[in-house]
Amino acid sequence: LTLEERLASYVVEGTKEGLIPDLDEALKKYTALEVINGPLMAGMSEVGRLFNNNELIVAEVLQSAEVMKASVAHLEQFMEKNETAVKGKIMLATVKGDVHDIGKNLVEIILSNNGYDIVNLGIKVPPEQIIDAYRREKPDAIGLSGLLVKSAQQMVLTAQDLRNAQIDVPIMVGGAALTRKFTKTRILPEYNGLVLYAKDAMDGLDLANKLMN
Ligand code: B1M
Repeated sequence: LTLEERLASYVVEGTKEGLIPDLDEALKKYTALEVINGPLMAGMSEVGRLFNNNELIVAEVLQSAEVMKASVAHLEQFMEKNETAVKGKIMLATVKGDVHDIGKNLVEIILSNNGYDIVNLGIKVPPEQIIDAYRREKPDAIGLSGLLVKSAQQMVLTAQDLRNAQIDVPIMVGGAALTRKFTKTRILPEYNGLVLYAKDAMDGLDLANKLMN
């Protein structure tokens, strides 16, 4: 197997045996983010496909998630850091009913490496909790993540609850089941402020930078 194939296969097989040396090897060729977005994400897509075909069970997908998390934890120290003044405060949450947090946590790393103060509320966060935390933390923006189809709908409900609580700071949304179109036609109309769709973590950083300027 090539290095790239091996990296993808750690994720698919859910094994960490040899992972760290191969990650270090990959860093000679790629940036940390390229390793994540390239071979590691390719492995995750394959996991999603196999899971969809009932060729993997949840316990196996969890092991794949562990490999992805361990990889990101190792690569984090090699990611580009911009030592700037704090640009703003952003609150992140995976929406109610959804446990997927690898993407959200990657967004946290990238934003915090680039001058943002992050309040990460974790997973399965109901709107009430987001509203309470907003009042306590006063962030400049709220980021919502969700990977399930029902999470896209949950974002609509969350936007409504935030609006009813008189909150109107920009909301940034991301996650596999979401599209720019859904964001514009279904979430935005339910809110009194901006709602921006981020296709990946870097896009999230670009949007945050535009918002804060
Ligand atoms: Co789940 N799962 N899962 N899963 N899982 C998916 C999402 C699924 C597509 C797999 C499939 O069937 N093909 C499917 C959803 C189907 C649907 O709704 N249409 C699915 C399912 C069905 C489920 C369960 C229901 C399975 C079950 O129990 N029967 C269950 C749900 C539990 C729940 O949430 N209530 C479940 C559970 C799990 C595990 C716990 C085993 C594990 C998650 C572990 C964890 O996160 N701690 C897991 C995993 C790993 C996946 C897949 C395989 C990979 C997700 C991932 O981590 N990707 C996934 C299939 C897939 O996506 N290919 C799948 C890597 C990550 C870096 O990417 O999160 O997309 P992603 O984030 C990207 C962008 O989306 C974006 O930036 C990130 C990086 O650039 N982004 C943002 C995300 N959030 C953002 C927020 C932003 C900006 C950008 O601003 C705020």
